[in-house]
Amino acid sequence: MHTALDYPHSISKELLQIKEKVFNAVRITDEEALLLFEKATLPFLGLLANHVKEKLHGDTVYFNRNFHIEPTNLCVFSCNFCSYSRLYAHKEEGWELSEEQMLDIVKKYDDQPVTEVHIVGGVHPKLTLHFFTNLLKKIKAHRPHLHIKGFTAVELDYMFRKAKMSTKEGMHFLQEAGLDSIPGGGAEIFHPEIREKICADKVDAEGWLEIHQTAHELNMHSNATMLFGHIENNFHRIDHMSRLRNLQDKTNGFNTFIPLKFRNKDNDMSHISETSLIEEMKIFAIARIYLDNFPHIKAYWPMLGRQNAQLSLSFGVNDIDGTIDDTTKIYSMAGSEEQNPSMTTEQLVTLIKQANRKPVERDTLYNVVKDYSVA
Ligand code: V47
Ligand code: SF4
Repeated sequence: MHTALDYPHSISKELLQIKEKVFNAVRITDEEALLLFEKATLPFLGLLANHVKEKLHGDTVYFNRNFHIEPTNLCVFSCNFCSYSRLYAHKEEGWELSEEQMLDIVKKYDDQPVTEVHIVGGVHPKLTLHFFTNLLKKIKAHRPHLHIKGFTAVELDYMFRKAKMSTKEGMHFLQEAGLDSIPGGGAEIFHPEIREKICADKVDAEGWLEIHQTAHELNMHSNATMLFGHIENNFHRIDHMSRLRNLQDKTNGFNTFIPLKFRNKDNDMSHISETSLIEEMKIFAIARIYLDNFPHIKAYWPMLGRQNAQLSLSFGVNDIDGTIDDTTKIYSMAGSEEQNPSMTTEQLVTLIKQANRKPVERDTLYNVVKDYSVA
């Protein structure tokens, strides 16, 4: 007897075997992931990804209330896809905030129920480990329960090398000062064939993974991203996710995987067309199916746009990040859908409810702050 979940025709035997595996919670191989990329249709991927997502989270879609601090857009690196940074050599074109200005941003949110500050920016030679430990201590002294998610592995690698500290010493130092977790940026595409063409001069895959592993060993959680839709192919995408899945098997310290679609405005890769919506949804779905040890898949709506973020909820996504009441420059400068990426909590809740899902506000570590599905 066939059920609605059977595909009696048009689906190959290999794809049906993958479906069986996914429905029996058996991990898929790299070769099977490749087959999904090359042969599976979007509805088939959606069916599998949604199954995995609903088994883990039911109808719940998480969001959080956060704000960003971007200390500087000056950067010693020159990643070809980056529309945001100004080379440190041309400092007059960029901005850099003082400690006082950053603390003023924190204070602006004093009467708002935000649970997280996300600190991320360019790699500035004068913003050292000691500068940031002082900042972290002051933020914590001012608002002890605000979770500080800060610094990509790229920023951390540079800070530690400059301070002549090992990764472990440096991470410990920042943790003592108040750093709670690390965001997923800087991962891009790990495979050296691609990495050396798009961001040759910053930390390599091994360095990125070592920093996250060290954070996990110190009981800090972190996220992981993948920048897709430029010069990488399906093999590089699977290689990227495979390195993350392997590390997660060891540490279980990753919370969330965040695929970021390459946007082509005002950067050295502007000649590359942006990938399609279908490809975007495929990535979310395959990530959900392949990364069986990652609890959450996030669609970062300021980059994706509200409607596509809403659509992604049918392709394995269970988190659409934060309310972000401030302008987040890194994305609007790269040509994101959202020129002024801010959404009120009410708008976010409506967006999730329109997709017939249950909106739940979370903190950074996915503790429930408020369930908005109950009146
Ligand atoms: O690593 C830069 C990306 C990332 C472009 O952990 C671009 O919760 C697309 O990682 N087109 C930094 N993407 C931001 C980041 C992040 C964002 C939100 C939440 C979290 C989290 C992490 O931004 C960089 C790079 O991959 N990026 N330029 C571009 N043109
Ligand atoms: Fe610098 Fe990050 Fe932009 Fe690369 S992506 S140039 S490291 S700000």
